[in-house]
Parts: sequence; C-alpha cells; structure tokens
Amino acid sequence: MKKKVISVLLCAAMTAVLLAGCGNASQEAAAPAEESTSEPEAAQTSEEAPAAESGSGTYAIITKSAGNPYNEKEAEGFVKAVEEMGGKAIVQHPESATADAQISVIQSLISQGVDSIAIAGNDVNALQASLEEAAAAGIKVCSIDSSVNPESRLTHVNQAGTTEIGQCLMDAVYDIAGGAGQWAILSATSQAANQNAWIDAMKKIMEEDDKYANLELVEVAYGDDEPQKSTDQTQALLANYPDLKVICAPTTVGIAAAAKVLQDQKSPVKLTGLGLPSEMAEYIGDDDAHSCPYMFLWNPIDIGRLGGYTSIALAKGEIGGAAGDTFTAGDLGNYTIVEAGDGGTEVILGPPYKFDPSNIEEWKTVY
Ligand code: RAM
Repeated sequence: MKKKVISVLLCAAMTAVLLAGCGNASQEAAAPAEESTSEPEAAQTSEEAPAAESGSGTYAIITKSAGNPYNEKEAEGFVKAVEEMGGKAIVQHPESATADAQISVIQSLISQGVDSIAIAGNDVNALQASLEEAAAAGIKVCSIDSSVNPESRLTHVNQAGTTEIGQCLMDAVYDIAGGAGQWAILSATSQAANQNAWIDAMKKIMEEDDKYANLELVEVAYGDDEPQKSTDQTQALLANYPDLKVICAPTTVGIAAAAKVLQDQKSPVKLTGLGLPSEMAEYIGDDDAHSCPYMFLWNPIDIGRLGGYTSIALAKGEIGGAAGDTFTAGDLGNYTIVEAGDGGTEVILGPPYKFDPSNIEEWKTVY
C-alpha cells in the first residue's frame, strides 16, 4: 500500500517536472490570484495599512525605470503582497534604467529608514557601495528580476531559472529560423544583469551543442528598454543584415517595438523573446501577417508579489537568505531559497510560459 502511494506521488512529481520548462501558460498555474486595482506611479506610497501581525513595517521596491508597463505590473504585485501582510509599500521607478538613477533612490530610502529594499538592478556591480550602506543601516536588501552581485544582496528573487530561460529562447530561435541562418538579439541596456545573464546562457547553449552550429548570431543590439531606441535599433538590424532570419528580444520593451517594426514593414524577419501578452497579442500569429510566432514570459505581478513576501520574511528575520531557508509566500505557496549560478542565493518563481496563437487571447487581458 505504502509503495503504491509513493509511486503515485512520484508519478505526479514527474508529470509536474515534465509540464515545467517552456510550457504553455495555464490559467491555473500563472494567473494572478485576483486582479489588483492598485496602479503604482513613480514614487508612490501605498495607503497607510492597518498594523499587522506579521508584516508591519515599510518595504520598498526599486524597479529598473519609469514608463515600462512590465515594471508597473511587478510593482503592483509587490504592493499587493505587502499590503496583504499589513505593511506599507514604497514604489520607486527611477527616471532612467541606469545605476546612477537607482543610487539616488537608494540614498533617499536609507534616510527614510525603510525596513527592506527589493531592487531590479540596472547594473550587477555598480550598486554595491550604496546597497552595502543600506545593509549597514539595518535594511534588508534583496534583488528582484535583475540581480545585483551576491555581496550586495541577501538573496535574489528570480522569475525563472536563468539557463532555463536561455534554453527556451535558444530553442525558439532554432525552431523559427528552421535550424540555420543569421539571427540577432535586441536587448535592454548593455549593463542589464538579467538580459546579460540570459544572453550568456544562450551563447553557452549555442556553443556547446552542435545542433545550433548553423545559426549565426550577428549582433547584440541595445534598445535600453526605451521604445524609440528599440525601434531604431530594429531598423538598423534590418538595414545592416539583409539575410537576417530571426530577432530575439529578451525584453518586453524591445520585443514590442521590434514586433511593430517587422509587422508594419511586412518584413520576412521573424521575432521571438520575452513579451507581455497585453502588448504582443496583435503581433502573435503563425502566418505571414504576424511578426511573432510565439514568445515567453512569467507572471510579472507574481514576481512582484514574491519579492514582497521575500522582503517581509527577510525583515522579520524568518529567513536570512541562505540556501535551504524556507518561507510561505501567501497563496503563491511555499518557497525554498537555493544556490544561484553567481555564487549567491536565489528564490525562483517558476518556469517561463509560452504564449502563442492558442492562448494569447486568453492572456492579453491578464498582464
Ligand atoms: C523588460 C525589463 C525586465 C525584464 C523583462 C522581460 O521589461 O528589462 O527587467 O525582466 O523585460
């Protein structure tokens, strides 16, 4: 009897593992628990929350930059988790996606004496001095979405495994290019830690497996997560590489800009990458009329929520950020901190999801 139970459990676990990876999004797995109405703006402070048993305190999130809908969704999730726990959330969207812009925000949060800072790093190393100053002032620091170096953080809240994202993207490029030909990357800023980690993962996968030998990465272009610059960079790629087959944009801002350029120009060049279903729905399709056959992402609200729960657990001393630490992230469930590839630790939200013509209509209204 016992054996039977164990084998049923094992079977369920294996099915879960098989379903993970570049799986199609399912409402059950990826939908936010409920729609949040809170719309974070630059430097928004949430309403005074009732004193809470577990989460009272002030918890800050610093995103990469203002004006990026992905960052707003992430902040929305953060605020939701913090308020649910009875805390006060501070949202800071820096003016530009630079380390300097984030440093001045960190300094102001240190003077406000917040309990924690969750930061989407615009640079891996450049924030270290400021974040160490925050830590010395008793502020619990974690990174979220885009990691800072292990010395600058207690842990990193990662949307999905870095290699896993690289593999999904590399396989998509291979598939869409038909296994051979020129492809280019349209990234965010040249310093962005998350994009650089995904690009490195893609390059490594390509170099280590002969399967990808006939693919030629011609350029990594940077649109700085600005729509106009991303548009200009896409046009430059088209002009400079007449034989280009695929553009991979591992940034929601870049992919949306590139999708519009390619579709408006009826270009034969195809697109994949990481995009918001709400921004990409009109470009997703299997036919010549659409520029993007399919793309990937995770739930940006949930990564924010996980950042909120992680910040509170750190501030309350429930976890220290070491591998093996466990905590409950509201109805997202239980999470365990693990070793990260950069020598620090991280907590991973879950696998990335694939968005294609079969599910994009369902998801475009969610995020
Ligand atoms: C952009 C940002 C963000 C990244 C997504 C995929 O919105 O660069 O950091 O995670 O794209």
